[in-house]
Amino acid sequence: MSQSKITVLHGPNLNLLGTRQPEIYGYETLDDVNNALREKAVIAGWDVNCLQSNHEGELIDAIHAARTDGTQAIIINPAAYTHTSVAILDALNAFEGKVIEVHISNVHKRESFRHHSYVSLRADGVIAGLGTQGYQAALEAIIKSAT
Ligand code: CA2
Repeated sequence: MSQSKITVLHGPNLNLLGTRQPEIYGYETLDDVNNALREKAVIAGWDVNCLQSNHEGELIDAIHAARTDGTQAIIINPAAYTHTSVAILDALNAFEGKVIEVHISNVHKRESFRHHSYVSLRADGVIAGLGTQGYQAALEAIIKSAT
């Protein structure tokens, strides 16, 4: 039997996590976030596949791959593409599993252009403002809903 799988996608500039603007995004690096997810997931028997990209098309290709590689759920922080990308929304609409959208900061407390999310039109759940803990909350929700 194939292992349960989650794809975690991080959008543009999130490779800088933990190196700049800690007052907004905290001190954890992207590797810290991904390793913590893998650690928690493995205990529950899930496999986690993480990708960060600064390129919209690469994120779309990863969503397409998730349609056929056994991924049951996608955790995605589309970063600035949240507010601009109909193409990422369209790709997610072609994915049949669960989609959880995560934002480290509370986008609703920030500039008005961050208040609208194309991805939220598809997401089954949206987490914002919990810092990097939001990724863990997303993972827990996916694991719990599958058991
Ligand atoms: O709060 C979030 O997670 C965001 O998705 C982060 C995006 C922003 O455009 C969204 O509105 C909200 C920005 C990601 C930039 O990440 C950085 C991390 C550290 C240093 C600089 C940028």
